Amino acid sequence: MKLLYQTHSPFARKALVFAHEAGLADRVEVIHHETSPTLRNDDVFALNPLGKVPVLITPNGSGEGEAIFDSGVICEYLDGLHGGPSLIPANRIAALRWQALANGISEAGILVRWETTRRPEPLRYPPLGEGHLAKVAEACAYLEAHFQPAEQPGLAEIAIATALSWITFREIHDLTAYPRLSAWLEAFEQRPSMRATTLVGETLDA
Ligand SMILES: N[C@@H](CCC(=O)N[C@@H](CS)C(=O)NCC(=O)O)C(=O)O
Repeated sequence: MKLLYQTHSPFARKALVFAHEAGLADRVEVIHHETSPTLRNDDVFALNPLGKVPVLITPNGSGEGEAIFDSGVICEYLDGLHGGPSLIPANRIAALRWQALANGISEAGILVRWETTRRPEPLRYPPLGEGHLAKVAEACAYLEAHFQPAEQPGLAEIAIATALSWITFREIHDLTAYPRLSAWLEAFEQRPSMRATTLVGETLDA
């Protein structure tokens, strides 16, 4: 399988950490791609009409393989490939809901970055950035109060850890205000799946 990846994408990392945790990493060839709404990547668009990574090219399909996106769908696909216990627990709706919260944190974080660093300065609109930053903060406070991570990581833990790790990497929001959450994240960062996929690189917008 080939994974169209970006070394600084929380979503791509979620899919790759999932592959590691499922024992499938050695079956995944990681191919780095830069892609941005302002820097079109034709190779990514050829497989995903949204132009986003991650995309997983599976050996299935007719001849050239099937392109699977987005990160959550890739995780579901990978979960069906390994012989171990499912990483998507029986309480599937709860796991998908935590994943939705994690996705929302990364999405809001990306929008914060557009308003603080990515968009040319004269075009920035601070109230928009502040509004999205408030969503990140609310979501972190919610996780601090309600998230009870499983000891054996599954989709929820992987999605939340990769989103929060990226928030820290990009210095979008300080997690030290959430002691329970940040202690859990610090321990999770030590897992081989996380150490094998450290975030690196700058976003290229043009
Ligand atoms: N919902 C998608 C989001 C993927 C996404 O936003 N990827 C970013 C990198 S972090 C991307 O490729 N951005 C390029 C663009 O928006 O054109 C998923 O879960 O895979």
